[in-house]
Amino acid sequence: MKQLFVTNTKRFLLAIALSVTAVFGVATPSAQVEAQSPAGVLPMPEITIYHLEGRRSERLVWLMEELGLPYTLNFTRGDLAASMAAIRAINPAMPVAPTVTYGDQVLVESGAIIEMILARHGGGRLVPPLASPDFATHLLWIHYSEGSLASRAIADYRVWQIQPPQQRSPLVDSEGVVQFAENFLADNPWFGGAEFSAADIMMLFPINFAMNLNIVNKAQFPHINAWISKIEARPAYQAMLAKARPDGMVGSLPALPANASRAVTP
Ligand SMILES: N[C@@H](CCC(=O)N[C@@H](CS)C(=O)NCC(=O)O)C(=O)O
Repeated sequence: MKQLFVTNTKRFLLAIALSVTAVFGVATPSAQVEAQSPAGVLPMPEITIYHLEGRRSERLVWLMEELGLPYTLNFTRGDLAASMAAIRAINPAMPVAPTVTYGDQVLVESGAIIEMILARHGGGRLVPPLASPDFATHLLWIHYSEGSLASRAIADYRVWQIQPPQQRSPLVDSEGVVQFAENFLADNPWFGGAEFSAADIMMLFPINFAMNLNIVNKAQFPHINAWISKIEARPAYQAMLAKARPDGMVGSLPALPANASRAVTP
């Protein structure tokens, strides 16, 4: 069954978070944001998120739910191949999730799309104050999530499926990149620093990937586990799950043997 969700927000005025009602249908021009508003809030074109259940496209759905902004969500429930076919149809050269249509532009890279939406339509929300130390670390985690964490965890996963690790790599490995995140959360409640930010949205996918597939030993990271519990309690995260993963995880990758990461723990 094809899922086309459109969230109709009330008018998005002066960057105040508004309630979201999900309905079935196709986005109409009236769903566009028309507010003439302060810095960081421009008129917003129609946004469609092309989605695969349980994958990085959830970041965009979650962001829009946190901000209370309208979007259309396109995926075929329980059928990753069909959802991917829809992505391939609009983005044949780079068929990845998320692919987002923003007006007449076709965009990829979840972090870049999130930064763009926040800069144009966020009104300062989900970003620490520009002059604060948290702004620098918020950007650090936004980019670390893909540039260091996802890339190293995915590389280790692929290699360790073929050859389980015998010793720690001299390069920073999956355990190293997750430990660095754990250390930060020992001193800060969020990857946004004092407050939840878009950095937290970016970090969850690769953290879950590394932990749930046994690339690292989940039990070694208590602060990250506590952070996940706080994330899961957020209404916008729950709203994302209800809309973007209504039947739970679809097509999980096989986990590594439970002791794959422990084998190399010093
Ligand atoms: N760095 C990209 C990664 C996008 C990506 O690789 N998405 C996965 C799903 S989580 C995908 O579409 N994989 C299909 C493929 O690589 O062919 C982002 O953050 O958007």
